[in-house]
Amino acid sequence: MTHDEILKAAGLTNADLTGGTLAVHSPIDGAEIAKVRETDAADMASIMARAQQAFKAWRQVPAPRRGELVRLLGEELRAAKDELGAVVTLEAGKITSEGLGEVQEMIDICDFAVGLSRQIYGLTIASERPGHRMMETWHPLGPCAVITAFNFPVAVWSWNTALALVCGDPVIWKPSEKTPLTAMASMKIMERALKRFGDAPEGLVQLVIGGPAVGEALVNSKDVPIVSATGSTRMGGIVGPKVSARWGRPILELGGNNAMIVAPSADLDMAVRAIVFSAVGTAGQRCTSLRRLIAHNSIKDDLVAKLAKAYASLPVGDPRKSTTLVGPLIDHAARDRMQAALEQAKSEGGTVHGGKTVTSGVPQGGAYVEPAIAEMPKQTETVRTETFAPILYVMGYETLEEAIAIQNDVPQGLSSCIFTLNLREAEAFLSAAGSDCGIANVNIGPSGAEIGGAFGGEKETGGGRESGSDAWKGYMRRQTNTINYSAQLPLAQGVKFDF
Ligand code: UN1
Repeated sequence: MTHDEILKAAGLTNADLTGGTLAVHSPIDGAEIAKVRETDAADMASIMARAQQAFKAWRQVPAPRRGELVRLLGEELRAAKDELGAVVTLEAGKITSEGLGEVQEMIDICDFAVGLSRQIYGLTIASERPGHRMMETWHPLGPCAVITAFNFPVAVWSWNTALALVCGDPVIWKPSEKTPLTAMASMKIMERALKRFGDAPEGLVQLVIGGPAVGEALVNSKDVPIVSATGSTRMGGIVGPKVSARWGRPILELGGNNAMIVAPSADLDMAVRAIVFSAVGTAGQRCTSLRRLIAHNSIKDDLVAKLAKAYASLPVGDPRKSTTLVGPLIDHAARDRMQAALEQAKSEGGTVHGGKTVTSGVPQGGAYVEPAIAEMPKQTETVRTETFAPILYVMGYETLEEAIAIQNDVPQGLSSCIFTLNLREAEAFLSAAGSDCGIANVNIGPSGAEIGGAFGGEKETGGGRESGSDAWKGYMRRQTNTINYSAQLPLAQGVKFDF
């Protein structure tokens, strides 16, 4: 299929793809695949007013009925899985299986949210006063801005949107300027679900496309009480304080610098498989990608040799080919940043294997690279910095305490894992004195989380939680209710106020 056929199969029309100011390039070959219309920043006020209007109606719709819309979205996503997955591959450069996996993640969160729509409940609490009852009620909070990154161009929107919709909140989506087409294709699917649903308020789910001015309008407006932003720590450092300063609620999912500790007892063959998928999958462009390997000194050389062998056989190339495992980086600037990081690692005493630009046997015009392994003398500044590329820094350790200290000694706190068959080590890693990350795994890699758990991390990762568990509470306001069914008016804490 040509690029254009892939886009048309996903429902995008010539009017969608031409006549705009935002040029979209495929990372596969650098070809310009569309010129998309951008949202005029001057229209943002009316877009947000429309969301507020939709909120007034949607918050009154019973949650299980709101869940019906998300159920229909899940159905439409199932029907369009191949077509949307192909656009993810075309626009973000993911290999076919990962493009499809991303759409599956959307379907999964829809299923989760449908169930949730009948399980939005609060506590009842014992009151200290006779004839009184206390409880918590969860109410919709208001329009939710969803700002997403290029690397999960559709799944992150769906985590937020499926939850926001059942929680009673309208959504305004601002995708990465690198991936507006996947967003537009997802909106076509959303529109089909809305049509089948029938009476959803106009403006319930809106898409805005553009640069900083569009994003700033969302970040600064009191009409948007929730801003869920996924991207760099730099971006989050600007967005978070601005949203907080106007008393909005930021949900931040920012950089990661995820590590694996490999202990002497580890099943090394299994560890190698986990390392290769999590360090090299998605060309190292997941926020959960494995970036740091902390291997016990007794097995480190053996492990690196096994990894070097596995890396040598990895097919790099066209992500549409079923045999490819490493697709392109998002653009040439990303490749330059990777090369600069490898140079810096060398200047810090690192030994680099691989990492070269690949130009033969790959589509011309894309940024293809060999994944790199960098053996480091210690955790240097480069290692502590997140570079969105397939670079795996390797360090040695002697004691588990030392390994955990290295794991935690970075600014980011998203995901982490340990490979060990030793119960004491595994539990120590998961304990209060263990990993300081939002995600900590045993005998699986740091990436590829299921939607059922809360997703997010600590420190410079931003502290937000999305997706499963009770992350839905971030999209609602909690109300504490005390009801007096007695004929007396006793005061709490035994206070007397007789007159
Ligand atoms: C991201 O890279 O922003 O855990 C999200 C994972 C995926 C989500 C990654 N489920 O790797």
